[in-house]
Amino acid sequence: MSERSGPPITFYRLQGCPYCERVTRALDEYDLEYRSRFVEPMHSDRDVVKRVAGVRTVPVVVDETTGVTMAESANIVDYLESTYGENGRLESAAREPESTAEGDD
Ligand SMILES: N[C@@H](CCC(=O)N[C@@H](CS)C(=O)NCC(=O)O)C(=O)O
Repeated sequence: MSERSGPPITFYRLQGCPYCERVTRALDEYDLEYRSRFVEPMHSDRDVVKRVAGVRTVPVVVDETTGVTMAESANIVDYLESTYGENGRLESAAREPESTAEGDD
């Protein structure tokens, strides 16, 4: 049995990767919490992401809420919008909690 702790979205990424930045912006736009896993710079050493997604490119997102594992930045951005965007189909378990401060009228 595997127990998960932490955010349901895992984001495989690389420092300075423009495709990853697109995904970062979308995750931030929808206030999603995620765990970053930085992959090896050397393409041939990226066994983790290969095992998870079947590819050695990043970005890759794994969303345990929906069971989706996805590569390709444009697809990921579309997925995040259609799932967690304004008209998205899910109230996100990954979304950062709203402030519950009272008396702020
Ligand atoms: N079309 C892909 C391109 C992703 C891509 O080229 N990522 C680079 C890092 S910025 C990479 O992983 N390169 C290794 C490779 O192409 O095998 C996307 O939009 O996600």
